Amino acid sequence: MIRLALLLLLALPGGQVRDVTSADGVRYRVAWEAPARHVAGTNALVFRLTTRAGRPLRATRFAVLPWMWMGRGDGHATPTEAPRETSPGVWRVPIYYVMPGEWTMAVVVARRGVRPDTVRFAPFLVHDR
Ligand SMILES: [Cu+2]
Repeated sequence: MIRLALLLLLALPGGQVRDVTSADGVRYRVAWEAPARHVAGTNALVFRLTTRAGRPLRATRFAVLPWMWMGRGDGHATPTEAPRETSPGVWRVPIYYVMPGEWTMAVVVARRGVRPDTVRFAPFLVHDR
């Protein structure tokens, strides 16, 4: 059972779930659900936002901040399309990784009238196809 849970966790990009407490005290969860394996070129990122009760979180804005550090303080982003809420709380973002290697990802979640949250995920690997 524990082994299965571990496998499921590893199937997510870096086991990527983050619990967030907003400036107004509201707690919610950001689960990075796809893709299981990132490849150089086109991918579709999928994030699910849920309240503590497990209901979809209503965000007014969602943004992704992909970044690759290249050394000596240099780095670069990569092209993404506008995030789209495909079902309540589920955000889909087409992305084009310009390089394989280690990337970082942060997402910005905004709700009406509350300071936006920036949620950082652990570094993950983009494979060369
Ligand atoms: Cu690079």
